[in-house]
Amino acid sequence: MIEFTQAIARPPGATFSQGLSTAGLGPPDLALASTQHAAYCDALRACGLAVTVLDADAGFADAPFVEDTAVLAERVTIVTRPGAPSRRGEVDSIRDCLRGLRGELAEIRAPGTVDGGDVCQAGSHFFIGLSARTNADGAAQFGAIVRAAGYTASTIDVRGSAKLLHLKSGIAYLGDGRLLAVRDLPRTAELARFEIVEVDARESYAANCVRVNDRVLVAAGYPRTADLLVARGYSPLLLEVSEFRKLDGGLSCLSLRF
Ligand code: CIR
Repeated sequence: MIEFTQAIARPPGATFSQGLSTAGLGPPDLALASTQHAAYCDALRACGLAVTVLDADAGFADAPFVEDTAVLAERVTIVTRPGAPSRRGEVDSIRDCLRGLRGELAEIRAPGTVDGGDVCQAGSHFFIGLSARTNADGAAQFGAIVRAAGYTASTIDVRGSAKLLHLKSGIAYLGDGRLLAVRDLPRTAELARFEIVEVDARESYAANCVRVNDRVLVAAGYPRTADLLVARGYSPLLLEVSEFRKLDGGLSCLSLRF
């Protein structure tokens, strides 16, 4: 498993409650979201990461979901082209930040679209979700970039049975050749090479967990998932993310880790 030393995060801004949502859980509370975001950054620090906290950006309600704007791997850094038109401009400040921290950047170009939430790195393999946000052109560009850097890549269509916003809404790489996943995820041949730990159907939101060094960040309130992880020797770190869930966001989307 990659040892992370740094993360990038961005707190919610004044317009946060206007972010895109299909959750039907009502608008998020900005003050509570800010408190939850601060605790999330503290959790990353507790895992040993230095956290670059960008300025809040009220120009983009969904800007705290920084994971969708870039994909950072050991040998490549890719600035995405988010599928939601209202989110495209979020990449500008991320690109500036990454230039300073990472050097050479690859970019997804029109007509391709990729949301970082659709990219799950599992060792040297990248699973790329085909979703309402990531199109075939974007997935093909992404695959070509990572293959040129020596990785392998394959796609998983999450528009059908899985009905996920993003691939990583339903899957997380735990390390050790093991994935945590929702039951309805299409079982591609590449997925079958990994051990899959299935999340209880009542806790599908908790599939979006994040292995960070020797801890696994898990949404609070999903005890069966926490137990599954403990039973396999992981150390869950529970975090309240209710206000981000109201905008279809999970734990992984709140940071870029490298
Ligand atoms: C959106 O719909 O784009 C945001 N409201 C939520 C994005 C969540 N991102 C993620 O799961 N990677």
